[in-house]
Amino acid sequence: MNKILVIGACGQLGSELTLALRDIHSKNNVVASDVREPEGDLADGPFEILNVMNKSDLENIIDKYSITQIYHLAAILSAKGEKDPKFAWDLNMNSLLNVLELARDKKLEKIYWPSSIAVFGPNTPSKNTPQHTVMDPNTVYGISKLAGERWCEYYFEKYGVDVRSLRYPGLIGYKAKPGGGTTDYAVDIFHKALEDGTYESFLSEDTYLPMMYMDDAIKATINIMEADKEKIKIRSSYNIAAISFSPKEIAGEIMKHLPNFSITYNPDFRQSIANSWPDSIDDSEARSQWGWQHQFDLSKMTSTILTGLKELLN
Ligand code: AKB
Repeated sequence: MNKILVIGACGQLGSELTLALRDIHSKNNVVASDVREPEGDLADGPFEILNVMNKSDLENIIDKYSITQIYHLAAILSAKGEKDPKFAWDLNMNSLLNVLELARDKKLEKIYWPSSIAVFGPNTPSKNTPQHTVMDPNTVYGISKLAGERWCEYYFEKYGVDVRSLRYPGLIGYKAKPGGGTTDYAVDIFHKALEDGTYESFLSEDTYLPMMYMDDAIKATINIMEADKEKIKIRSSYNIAAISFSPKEIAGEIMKHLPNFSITYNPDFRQSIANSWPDSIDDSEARSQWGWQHQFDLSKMTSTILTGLKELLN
């Protein structure tokens, strides 16, 4: 029987992924953990306060619940990481090494760890970025994700740890807010559109970035974890894609539902991070090797978020 630990369960992805995993594996088989207390539905199930930098606390939780799989989602994202690079490096790297070491020692069945489009950099081809290409990240977050990918492959090759990973694009959901990313504008814009009718974008109007609706991200994560081991040919991290758009395009899509919505542009330090990332991603290996398919385009995502968020805010 699978006994799953989600680390970083209160975050933007974790809060939705934990509930999806509880639907599949039953509530008591999915232990949520985070440095902060859970809220809402997340509190309805096993939960542990955990700072994943503390390896012995992590080990105690693995033993207490006889954990077989870990989803390690805790990380400092791109924009926040630039405010305190040393801390971002320590947290992102040491937490992953703690998880990989314990997975090896305790022979855990499977590990999931997310990478990001942040592993690419200014010299990476920006259109339809290939799986294998130049990688010269210039944020501490991107550097830690690239190093993390190398560690994941290393632990698979040397110790047989079955670790699986996706290079997420910007993830867009409305149920929980992201914290400290460069793609966060594409979440904030929906909240501001409904609350204030206007939004000031911190990226310029024509900045294209790869993005994905949260339901697709959860589907991709569950699909790669459920895929037969032989199908997972890439042990660093898979390129994964759904949609690409600019602030101007998403604003135009919102205006189809809210004709009075307006947007202004005031790029800040996050613009140079966005400029160093791809516009779009070639994810053909994920599609051909384990059957990845996205379901949400820009228009379906926008109408789903506006409907859901209106209900939440009322
Ligand atoms: C960020 O913007 O830092 C993240 C990411 C693309 O990994 N959303």
